[in-house]
Order: sequence, then structure tokens, then C-alpha cells
Amino acid sequence: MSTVNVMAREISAKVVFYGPGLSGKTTTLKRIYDSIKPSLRGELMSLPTEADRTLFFDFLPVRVERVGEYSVRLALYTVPGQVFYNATRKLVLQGADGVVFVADSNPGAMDSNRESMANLEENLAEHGIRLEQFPLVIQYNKRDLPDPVPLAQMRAELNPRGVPDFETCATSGQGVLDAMKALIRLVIKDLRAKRVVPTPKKKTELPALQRDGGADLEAQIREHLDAPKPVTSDEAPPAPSLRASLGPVAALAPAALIDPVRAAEACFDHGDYLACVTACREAIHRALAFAGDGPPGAQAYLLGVDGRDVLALETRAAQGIARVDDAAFSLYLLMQVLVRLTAAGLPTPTH
Ligand SMILES: Nc1nc2c(ncn2[C@@H]2O[C@H](COP(=O)(O)OP(=O)(O)OP(=O)(O)O)[C@@H](O)[C@H]2O)c(=O)[nH]1
Ligand SMILES: [Mg+2]
Repeated sequence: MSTVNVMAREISAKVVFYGPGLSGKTTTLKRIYDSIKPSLRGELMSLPTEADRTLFFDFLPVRVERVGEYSVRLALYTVPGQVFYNATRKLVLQGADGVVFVADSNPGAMDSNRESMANLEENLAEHGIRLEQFPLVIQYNKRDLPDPVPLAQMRAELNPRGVPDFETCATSGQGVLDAMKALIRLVIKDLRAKRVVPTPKKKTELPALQRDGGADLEAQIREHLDAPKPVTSDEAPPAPSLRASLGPVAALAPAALIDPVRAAEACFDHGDYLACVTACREAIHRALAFAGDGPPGAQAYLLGVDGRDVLALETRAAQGIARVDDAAFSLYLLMQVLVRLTAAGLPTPTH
């Protein structure tokens, strides 16, 4: 869910990379990570299984420094594509402002591409959102394969609505930034249409967004991105390990919360999943308190966090037993709360 902090002139939006298993969603996020200046991105957080399949989600916070008078923060997520992880996909999709659908150009993958697009439509519908009206771009990925499905066929089957689409090769990075930039333009246009982002009255206010979020936005993003480095498969960075890549949750935390958030990360790191759930609960309670007095449900509401998720965390913590996915859910929720807290400009700096 997007939030706009008019005082801080900051827009936060959530983008989800969706698609069938093994289509290249995680690889796409890694290439985006490689292509963005370190000062404008957080750490890439990945929760893969031993076989490098996404277990829960991948997460990358990105800051597009200024769009007019606003700075834009993006929370980029991937979902696990494997069919049996639908509950996780629904959760990660919740509150998304736009989707990059990563389709697989392998001829054997067309059924899964269609099923995944239908699954996206169903999952959005559960949140009352119609896919035809939702900001969407499509990557036809793995175009480097020797015999990819012809582009016209992929378009006919997956893109009847004619949304912006791109031929990509996530392993080399070709086309992935173009797709992401196109989606950001659609998201900002959509937020303006819904009046989430205020329409400027004077030309001097929010100048880049005023011109349809188009060329100016792209120029601004381009300005803040390094030229994508082509990565050959043998120099591709190693997949982030479950253990080494968890520091970024703490990187999202304001100073007052770093210790409890670190504690949650450390518990995950040591495989103590119940302690991780408990530590996340503690950190979330402290984070929600910045939104004012009152019960956690009311505080969550004020921050725009889904109260049902906070309740689900309470239930998991009370069960006295937790698995890896309970801990991953808790870290996910903690990240949501921290992102919203930042977007709301909380806690207010003392000087
Ligand atoms: N040839 C080729 N291989 C690719 C491309 N993109 C990804 N791959 C490979 O496809 C495999 C799966 O990539 P992932 O990025 O892990 O796929 P995913 O969509 O995140 O998969 P799940 O997490 O299981 O949903 C890996 O071996 C990648 O190296 C591409 O553009 N071309
Ligand atoms: Mg993945």
C-alpha cells in the first residue's frame, strides 16, 4: 500500500515481482540490486531454500532520490512461484501498488505462465482489485534461450490488454530496468488518478509528476542509476545465503528500534524460530507505539498496517512453537511496520 507523507514530501510504494516458479523473479531483483547505486538502495534480503527456490519472498528497498519535490521510496518484493505457496503470494501481494509479471519464454513453461497470470488475477480479486485496472508490466524473460516462444505468441496469450511489455534476460540484466521504470511510471500515474499523490496547483510544485510521470520521471531515475553492468553467468554474484543476508531488516529500523530488530534477526540466524517470532512481536509493539497511545490494532490502523497480520503474529507467538515460515512471516510484518514508520516520518528526530 502506498503512503504519501506530504510533510516530508515522500511517496512510498510497494512493487511485487510475480510469475511462475523459476521464471527469473529473484534473478531480476538481483540485477536491479546490482544496477542501483549503493547509496540509493538497502540490502537485498532473500529467503531461499537449499535449492535456491524462493521460500517466502525477496525484498529490496530502493530510493529514487527526487521526483519533483517528492522523494520516492520503493519496496520491491518477489513472491515464490511454486504453485503450493499461494498463501504466501497472497500475503506478499497485499497492499501492492503495482506488479511486474515475469513470464518464462521457455516453450515448456507456457501453461505455468498462463496459470500464474490467472492466479494473480484471482489473488488481486480477493483484495477487490481488478487486474485490468491495476498497474502491470510484463517481462518476457529468458529471451536468450535458444528456442524461446515467439514474442507474438507470448503477447497474444499473456497480454491481451496491451500493457507495457519487455523482452528481458535477467541473467545479463537486459531489459529489467526498463520494465521497472515503466512500472514506476504506471504506479505514480495510478496514485495521482486516485488522488493519493496530490496534483500540484502551480507548475513549480511537483514538476516532474505533473507531466504525467513520464519522460521526466524516467530521466530522474536514470540519473540516479548506474549504467547496468552486464553480468556473465560465470561472474554472477553468489546467491545470498539465508544466514548472511538478514542484516537489512535492522537497516530499515530507526535508531530507537535497532536493538530489538537485531535481536529478531539474530534469532532467525541461529534457527531459533520461536524466539524470532517473539522478538519480532516485541519490536513491532515498540514500533507501533510510535503511532500513539492505544491498542495495537488502532496503532496499526493509523500506520496503515493490516491489523489482521498483527493479530496473526500474536497467535503465532502464543502457540509456543514456530517453524521457519512463521519466523519469516514475522520478519516480513516487522519490515512492513518499519517501512510504514519511515514513510510516516516516525519517530520524529529530536533535533
Ligand atoms: N537462460 C536464462 N536463465 C535465467 C534467466 N533468468 C533466470 N534464469 C535462471 O532460471 C533459474 C530460476 O531463476 P530464479 O530467479 O531463481 O527464479 P524465480 O522466479 O525466483 O523462482 P521461484 O523463486 O522458485 O519462484 C535460475 O537458474 C536462473 O539462473 C534468463 O533470463 N535466462
Ligand atoms: Mg525466487
